[in-house]
Amino acid sequence: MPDNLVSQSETHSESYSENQPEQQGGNVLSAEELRAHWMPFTGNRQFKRAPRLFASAEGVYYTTVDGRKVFDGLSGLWTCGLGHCRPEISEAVSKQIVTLDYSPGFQYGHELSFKLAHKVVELTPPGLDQVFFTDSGSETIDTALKMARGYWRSRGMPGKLKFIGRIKGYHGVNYGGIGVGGIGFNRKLFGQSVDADHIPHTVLPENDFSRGMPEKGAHLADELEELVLLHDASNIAAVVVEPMSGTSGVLPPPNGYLNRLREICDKHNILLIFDEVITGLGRMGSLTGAEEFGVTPDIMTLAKQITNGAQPLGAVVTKADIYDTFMDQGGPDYMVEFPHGYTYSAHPVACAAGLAALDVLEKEELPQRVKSMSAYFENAVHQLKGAPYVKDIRNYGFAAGVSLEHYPGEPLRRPFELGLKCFDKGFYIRWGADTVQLAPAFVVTEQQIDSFINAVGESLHELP
Ligand code: PXG
Ligand code: PLP
Repeated sequence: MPDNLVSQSETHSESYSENQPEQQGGNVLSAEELRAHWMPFTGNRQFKRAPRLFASAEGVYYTTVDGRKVFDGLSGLWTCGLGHCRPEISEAVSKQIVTLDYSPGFQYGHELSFKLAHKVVELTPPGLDQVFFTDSGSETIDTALKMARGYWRSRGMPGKLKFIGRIKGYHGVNYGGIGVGGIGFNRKLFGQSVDADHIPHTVLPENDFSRGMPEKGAHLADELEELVLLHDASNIAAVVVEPMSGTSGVLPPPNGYLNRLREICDKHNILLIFDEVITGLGRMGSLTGAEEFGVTPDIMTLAKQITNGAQPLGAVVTKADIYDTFMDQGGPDYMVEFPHGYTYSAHPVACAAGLAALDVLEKEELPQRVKSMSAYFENAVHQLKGAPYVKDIRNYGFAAGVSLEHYPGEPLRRPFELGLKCFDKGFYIRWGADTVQLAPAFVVTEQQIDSFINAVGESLHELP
């Protein structure tokens, strides 16, 4: 571990204590400014007592407002696999914003979106041929759900409305996404969403500490047959899953599981949607989870890594049959075939960032780099087995989830405390539910992986 990180850690070891006043950047913002921003997926009260503020970033490190260097252990929010502030992307964005800052996306266009769509088609598996742009993963999923329902209605099957998601699935936070998503906490406050049922998650105790794809669990895909029996295929539009669940703690698919879902969907004429917002564009060691796991969906969603996080952009990639069905049913030329789109769909600056980011990804062969280093990352992460409170570890490519034994009566507490301990030591990790997630940038070195995992290990030993 670099010396500067060790020494800095000692000065901040208690910063998460609820009794302490503002520190770490708390003095750069007034109380009124802190109160004004209602932060997303954040414990606002705790954060505002002890703000964690980044001021700049380069490569695999952030720098905080008080000048501390912090290793980025989640590539932003799974967004920045190429490392931060890549000049290729920054220059493309700077050039675009002074050339064509905005262009109406409805009925008019600009060249970059077509070039980017074509590039995305090249990078995704054969058969996925059209790209619809959005601004986020959540919008992307909701767009995919609307495409699925519209597709069946256009084909004379308007009853096919229901979606089948999976328990523990995360598909963003818009109304469609929380309906197909399988995380109750994200849904229970907000009332009715889309009509959805859920197949079981794939976490089995016999797979604890498995590396890569777990051996057991393909049979869980057969639960889809049960739901088809219950609801009837004539009522089901699509099955929506992440090829590897990211947010709920990195759950790689059991061997054979995704193939089985594909077979059942084909048998019953149900669309298969892969939400690749996290697995898309390198993190699995291939360009997509579909490529890595050898199963092609009918619709794929991408976001995050498509611009390396530098601009908000999402993409729905579909089979030609879906696009053609909308075109065939579109009516006269003055009609729009798909009444859907966002003010910022295919924003020129986001497209410029996307083209630059995908160029770097390809030229530097970063998915291949992830693949060749994933065994190193896997071995490093599994060294945490036996550390205090570690209940299970799962990994694939450059993604790992470490589940912790619950603090008595407070299952969410330990991951939060671990995250703050790591931050004090100069390492940013993400916590959620009873798990912490580790997902370094594709450009990370072996030494950086070692210091990262050492810091997580030390922090576990320091937990109360
Ligand atoms: N689908 C999947 C599979 C995702 O992982 C979304 C949709 C929504 O994307 P937007 O851009 O609307 O946030 C996501 C996002 C975490 C974490 O800690 C994961 C996400 C976002 C923020 C944090 O795992 N996933
Ligand atoms: N609300 C209002 C009043 C609007 O006019 C629009 C877009 O024109 C929206 C919401 C949707 O915004 P966006 O296209 O950025 O999703």
